[in-house]
Amino acid sequence: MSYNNYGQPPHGGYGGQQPGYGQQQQGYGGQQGGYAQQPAYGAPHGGYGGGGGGGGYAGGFGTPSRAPPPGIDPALFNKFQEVSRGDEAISLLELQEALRNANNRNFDLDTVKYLVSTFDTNHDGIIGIHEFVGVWNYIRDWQNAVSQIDNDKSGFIDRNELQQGLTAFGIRWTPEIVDLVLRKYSVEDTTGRLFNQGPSIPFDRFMRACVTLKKVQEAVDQRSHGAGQVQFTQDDLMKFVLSLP
Ligand SMILES: [Ca+2]
Ligand SMILES: [Ca+2]
Repeated sequence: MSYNNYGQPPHGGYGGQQPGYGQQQQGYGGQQGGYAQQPAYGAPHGGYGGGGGGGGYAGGFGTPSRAPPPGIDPALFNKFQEVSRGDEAISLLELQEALRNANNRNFDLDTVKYLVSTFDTNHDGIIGIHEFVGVWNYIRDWQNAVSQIDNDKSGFIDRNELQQGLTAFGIRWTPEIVDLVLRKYSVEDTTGRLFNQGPSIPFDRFMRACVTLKKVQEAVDQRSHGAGQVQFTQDDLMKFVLSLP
């Protein structure tokens, strides 16, 4: 799978998956949820308290209707059944509804499409339980990595954190590139909480930015053998651009 090549979050230097993170950060970013859960972004309800997400799943499911398949953590299977609304098949929009940033903002549809295209290994357009495990672990790994660079625990990545993150993730950058990334991936925060810290990027958009930049860098490196210049045919370039999340 392609994500094994360049979609994975960085591992080295971040202490890997420290299960303790978050537990000591209760109230992260001044809200329930955020990075404080394990994994925070997978929780469709409960823990995020408030915001639009809590009510949508009320009723209809509670305890799993059956035992989890062999090798599947029961709590994760329970979550899978919740997110799938009980039919054990997670659609694109069901996954989007379940995945939240620290301000309870849903992941972008483009981010969710990237996750589905990466982990829908049988290409049926829906996320089954084993594919869900892949999504879950992937987001958890990214959370762990991003938590290490989100210095002020705001749940958003600001300019300084972005520069630190790109460097830590092995992405070569210039100030102009940082400006462009901020312009493209930052969001307005309707709560006004961000106004004093400049443009900032929510978790899912930051993840997508890093994957995109990493893919471009690796494509150039692989094709140029380090020379930094590559030639694409139009068809190849179109396919490459369309493969970016
Ligand atoms: Ca599938
Ligand atoms: Ca921050």
